[in-house]
Amino acid sequence: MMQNGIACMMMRGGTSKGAYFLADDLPSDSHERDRLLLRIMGSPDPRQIDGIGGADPLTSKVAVVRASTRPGFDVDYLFLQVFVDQALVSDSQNCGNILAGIGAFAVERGLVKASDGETAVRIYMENTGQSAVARIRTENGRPVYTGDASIDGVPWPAAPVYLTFTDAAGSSCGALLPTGSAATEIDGVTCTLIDNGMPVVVMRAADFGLSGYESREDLEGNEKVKARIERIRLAAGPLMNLGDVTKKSVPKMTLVAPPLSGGAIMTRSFIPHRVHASIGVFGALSVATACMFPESPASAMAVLPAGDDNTVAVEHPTGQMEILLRLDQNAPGGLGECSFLRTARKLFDGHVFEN
Ligand code: NQM
Repeated sequence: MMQNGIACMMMRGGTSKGAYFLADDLPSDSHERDRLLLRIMGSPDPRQIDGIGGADPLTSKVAVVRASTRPGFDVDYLFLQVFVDQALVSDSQNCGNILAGIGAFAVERGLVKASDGETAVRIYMENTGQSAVARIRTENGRPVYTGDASIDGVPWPAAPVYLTFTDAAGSSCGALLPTGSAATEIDGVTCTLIDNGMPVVVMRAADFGLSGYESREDLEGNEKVKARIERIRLAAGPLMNLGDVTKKSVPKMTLVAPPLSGGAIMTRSFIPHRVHASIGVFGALSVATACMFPESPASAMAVLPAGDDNTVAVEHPTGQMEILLRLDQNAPGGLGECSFLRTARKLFDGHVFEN
């Protein structure tokens, strides 16, 4: 199997890019699988020169997909973050951007039969034990990638992919607010420790002497701020029921500031060491949810629309991520179903080699 290469499809999913595999094409032993994936992506090496990774956490991602045997699901999706400069592969987080490519990949590989016009793919997300529905464009039994949907952070339009979640709260932390409060003091900073699909620590940029409008490069060059954020992250991990997070890519650390372009809130996200070029899907959902709690440092600066069906735009370094939130008094945090518009594209399909 290895000598002839391993079947691999490279896809852009939302504002990330990754290698998509069928579970059956990878070793079933997770240590063996992770060793192989490090080799395939070229890690550890800041340039990933001897692999197909893109030398950035947003382009060093892997999806492992199989037909689901669970009632009500078409496929199971496991997300793996391959660290760029460390020999680490982590399944401790989900990824809503790579998720955007799962529907098309499932149809491409014959796991799901396409309908005429649009196909709904029911996805079980193995990392968090939660569900998503992806609605993708299909024609003549195949995914359609071209279209006129645009998302910030991707220069070209493509066919729309609609992602819907109903059970994101407490995905990894067991509760939406794992400390039972939206305001937890760590290292003199008031933080919201929240998990609505992604464990995130939300903090005021001003508490770090920042405006919150700095560039990705400026923040990554600020060693003092980075060290303080990492200290807070390591303290937040156990408080969020994540244990020792030294070698994990969660929680994400998001600095917030008042919105600049008509959105709800401005963000800069450490994921957790590099700064996101935009923001993750679940990351944005968790930050938007933090804005709803009056005790959260995000709340006072957030500009939230009124009404029950709300489009909340989370601003980020390359634009905005829009979330359609349905408020529901009975749901945790008062949030019901959430939907996102993403796009995805098949980039290549072939075989990747270990040696
Ligand atoms: O939060 C990057 C991304 C992500 C994760 C990260 C994501 C999400 O943009 O759902 O999509 O936060 O590591 O791909």
